[in-house]
Amino acid sequence: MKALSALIAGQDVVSQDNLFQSLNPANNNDVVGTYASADKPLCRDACVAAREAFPAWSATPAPVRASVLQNFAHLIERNKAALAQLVTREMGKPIREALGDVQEAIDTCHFFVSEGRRLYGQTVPSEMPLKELFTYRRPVGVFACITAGNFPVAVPSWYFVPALLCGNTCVWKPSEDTPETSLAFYKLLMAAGIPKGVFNVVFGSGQITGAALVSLVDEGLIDKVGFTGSTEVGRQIGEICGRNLQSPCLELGGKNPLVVAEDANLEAALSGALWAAFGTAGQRCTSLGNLILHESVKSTFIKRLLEKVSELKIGDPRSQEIFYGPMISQKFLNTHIQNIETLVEKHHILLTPKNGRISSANDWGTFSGDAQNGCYAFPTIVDNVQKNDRIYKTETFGPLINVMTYSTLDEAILFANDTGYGLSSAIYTTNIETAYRFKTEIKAGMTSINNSTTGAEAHLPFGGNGKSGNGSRQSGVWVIDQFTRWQAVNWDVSGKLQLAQMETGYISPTDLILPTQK
Ligand code: UN1
Repeated sequence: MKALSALIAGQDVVSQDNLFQSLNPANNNDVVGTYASADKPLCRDACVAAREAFPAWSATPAPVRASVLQNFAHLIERNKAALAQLVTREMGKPIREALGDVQEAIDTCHFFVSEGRRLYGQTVPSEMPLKELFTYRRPVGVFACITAGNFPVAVPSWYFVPALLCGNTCVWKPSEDTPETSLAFYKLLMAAGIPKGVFNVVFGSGQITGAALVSLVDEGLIDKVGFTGSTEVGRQIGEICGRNLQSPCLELGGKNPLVVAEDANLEAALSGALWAAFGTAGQRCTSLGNLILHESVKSTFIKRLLEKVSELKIGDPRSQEIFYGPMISQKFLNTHIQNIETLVEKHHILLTPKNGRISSANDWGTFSGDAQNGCYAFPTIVDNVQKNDRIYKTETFGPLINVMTYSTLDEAILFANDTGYGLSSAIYTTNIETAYRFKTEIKAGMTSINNSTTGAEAHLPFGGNGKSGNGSRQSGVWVIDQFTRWQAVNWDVSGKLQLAQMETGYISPTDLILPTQK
């Protein structure tokens, strides 16, 4: 059997080696698609195609490039329902969230379409007469990008919409958990009018295809790498890019804190914490990790949180009623179960009665779906977590949160900051000084005041510090610095050589203005 392995210069490339299936995680027997992991020669072909397409695409006026992205927005809008259904079927997020995932791509297009009419440079005064200085944003070149399966439409759009707008050509290695959604994304982009070779896809696993693609940085075939995924892989990519003097765009893990202060609006905090913890089955980079409760509200908060958790509707993600569906795939479910087994220690208190995998023999009261075959997990809350515990510092990427208790704001901020990660963060408080101190002293790249840790809007900078990334930011005007390089131009029209710093007409001050006394 042969399956699709790559899309290079507008052509389908099939292979019979390294086949893999994308399964619907709600039941594990609906095969969404069969693909073949692209090998290194195929990744090389994709990069060469992107290099060949670069001169013409980068020379295309930015407003014309933007018109293609306008078409893309239109096509996604027209196909929004079908695309969201595919996202739900392939990676299991509830349909309401899948529609949001698709909407985030539309929002991203809308923002960057008008950026095609800006992409401003500057005119800068020169220190010499008859000389002008300018700055221009120039595209970087071939952009190779590896994305995760949890936001299979929004996050690729965060990379490719601005990358293409800025005149770069692309090679994409989408998650092996969402190849069919990625193929749909590609088809819409091609139908929008992207020329052949400007956007290429290599399907496959991280170990085979991802590793092969990134190794081509050493061959000089790639000018910029983007990666959303684990800190461990991000570090390897950073090393390869670093020895080639490149700075990748890395969006890595998180262990996001949510603080509930003594003066918080508890109802709002409960909804925010519940959503941050268990929305998308906890599989967002921005999902809640450490819930940090003031000692005076802890018992009330926990009691009400557990009530709300017991009412959560888990099950078939096609239903509008469902709070969360299956994990992205069996692999994610296995890791989640392993995390509970290895990270929960003796002094911890499991507040949730059932933990790990939901099955037909051991299910959840309101569950509706295929518990026997689907990748469903119980919500897990671990109390009495301390700062030195491994679970406090480990990203778990599933429906699992820690509870910590604090008495002073200093302590809460320390707990929020000390995990080594610094992606998202949140505080619930009605005290202005507490909110002010939190937003000033938190080390995370993103902070919510009286809002959940998740739900960043598509035109604010997205990214983290510490183990969450390398300081790069996506979205909004900020990401343009990832996809362009500044060129400084000076233009001398004097007709002669004028030496900067040496032949300037700087006017020296006359120092001795006031009479001195003898
Ligand atoms: C991610 O998990 O990689 O802020 C992206 C949020 C979404 C994007 C998450 N808008 O939760």
